[in-house]
Parts: sequence; structure tokens; C-alpha cells
Amino acid sequence: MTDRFTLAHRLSPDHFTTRLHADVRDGLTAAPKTLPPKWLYDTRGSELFEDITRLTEYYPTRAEDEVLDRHAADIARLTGADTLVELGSGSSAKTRRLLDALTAHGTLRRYAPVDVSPAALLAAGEALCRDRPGLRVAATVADFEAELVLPEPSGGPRLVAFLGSTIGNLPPARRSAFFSALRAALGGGDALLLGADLVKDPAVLLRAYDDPHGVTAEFNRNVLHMLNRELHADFAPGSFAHRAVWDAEAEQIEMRLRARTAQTVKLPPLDLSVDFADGEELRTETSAKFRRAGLTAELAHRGFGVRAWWTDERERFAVLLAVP
Ligand code: AVJ
Repeated sequence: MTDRFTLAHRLSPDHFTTRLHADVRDGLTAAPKTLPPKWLYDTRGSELFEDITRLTEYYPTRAEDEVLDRHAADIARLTGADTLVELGSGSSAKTRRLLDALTAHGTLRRYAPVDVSPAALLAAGEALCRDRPGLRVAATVADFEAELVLPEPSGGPRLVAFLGSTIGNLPPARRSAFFSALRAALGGGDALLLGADLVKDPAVLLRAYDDPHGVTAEFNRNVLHMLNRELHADFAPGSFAHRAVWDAEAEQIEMRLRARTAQTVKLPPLDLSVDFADGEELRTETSAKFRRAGLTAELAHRGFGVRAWWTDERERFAVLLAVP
């Protein structure tokens, strides 16, 4: 590792276990039963999500890439950022075109990825430092939903990228709180680059979240394998069916796991026994879809003006630039 790479830890050592226990207890004793979508992303879940992004049916990744490819230079010109902060950076794959554009523009000095996975940050940081001799990488292990930590300004504007429509996974109240926290952390000249999946034909949405290859089904059921491993639970993942549902009122896709038969599951560390009725569903993810007017109003309410709004050719996905 070079002296251009730093890794800061903002998660307590017991963060994972404490959060998991609380989320599982709250979610599995609620009616209807739910689990926060972040638990879908253990090592296997992250691999399966990567597989999903390569499916023809899962259009958001390619639609967002199309926008970023086409407008990376505009983003660099409009922001003049010297720091690119990326929330939920993962493998930093889609960041490269932004880094390239900001480098070509001549302003980029620092890349600050934020993720819950130290392994992902180390791998991405190492590769980027190797490939880009002029770049400092200041990575932070943090859960930006629990605590929003941005690097201090270092002379120039900061651009905070939150891509992939991960914003859609936050329920509306938490989404507002997140925008507020971000607004409070940003100063004049800083900007937010947000990826947002758009409302469209429900048939297209349902195919994206219930692909005929069964990859999304495996991704969904993997959360039960995770609970078996981490909480010594005794879920029989095969006895749950994957379901994707479009809620037309809330304009969101939901992923659910439906019990194929009545069953009882034990989670010994929580001293919890959970009954599922035949056909009962556990909601594992909500993925909100957005409209331009609604999202613009929501951002305005939290103190952001939308400076640019770009979509792919087929208007399936938007990338927007919002400023304080
Ligand atoms: C990248 C987390 C936003 O909601 O579309 C993909 C996750 N879930 N297929 C999404 C996901 C099912 C994805 N996010």
C-alpha cells in the first residue's frame, strides 16, 4: 500500500452483530414481517448482485452507465470537484468514468469511497492507487445511513456520488432524513450526484426483479442462508418462494419471500421462535421508483436545487446533479 491510501474505521467492532440482532428481532416480530435490504449483501449476496447487474432484464445498471458515459464530462465541468466522495462504493467499478472525467478536467485530487465493507475498500483503493499516481484515496468504513461522514474540504468542491438507485431502498422518512443530513454536511460549491430509477411499465419492472434465470430469486433467498450462518437459524431456504410485487400506490417494487408451507424457524442467539403461516410473506427489500417532479420537490424541501437532470435514451433511469 502507498502513502496515498488511508482507511478510516467509523464502525464499532460490534456494529454488525448489534445491528443484525436488532434488525432481525424487530423485523421478524413485526406484522407484516420485514428485513432491511442491506442484509442481502454478504459476500455471496454481493456476488449475486453483480450477476444481476449483468442480466439483460436488470436494465438499471446499463441505463445508468449510459448516462454516466454520455455526461461524465458535463459532470466534471459543472462541479469542478477536487474530491469525489462515493457512498456505497462497493467495487468502485462505475466510478472510473467519473474519475477519468474529473482527471481530464484537471481538478481531481482525492477519491473518498465510503462503504460498510473494508475488504471492498481495500481492493478498490489498492487498484486505484496503482492505476492513478496523482490520486489520493481516503476510504472510510462507515454505515452512511447511521452516520454520514464526509471528508473535510481540502481547498476545492466536493462531489458526493450516490449511484445505482440505492436511494430507492430507503423508506421515505429515512430518505428525507438522509437528504437533510447531506444538505447539512455540504457547503456552497459542493454537489450531490444521485442515480434514481424511474417509474415505468410495471411489466418491465417485474422482469427486472424476477428474472427468468432465477438469479434474483437466489439473491433474495441468500438472506436466509446468511441468517442460518450468522444467527444459527434453521431456515429451509428452499421452502420459501421468491416474489416481486409492484405497489402502484407507493410506486415501489417489493421483494418478498413467501413460505410455501406453514413452518417455525428458531433463532437461538435471539431466543426467538418465528411462526410462518402457509403463504405468509417476509419483505426483504423495497425499491422505490421516482418521477422527476416528485424527486425535484423532495430535494427542494431539503434545501437542494436540481442543477441538471439526465436520463438514458429510453428514459428508464435518471442521474441528477443537485446543489445546496
Ligand atoms: C442497487 C440496491 C438499488 O433495488 O434495484 C437488484 C438491488 N434488488 N435486484 C435495486 C436489487 C433486486 C438494487 N439496488
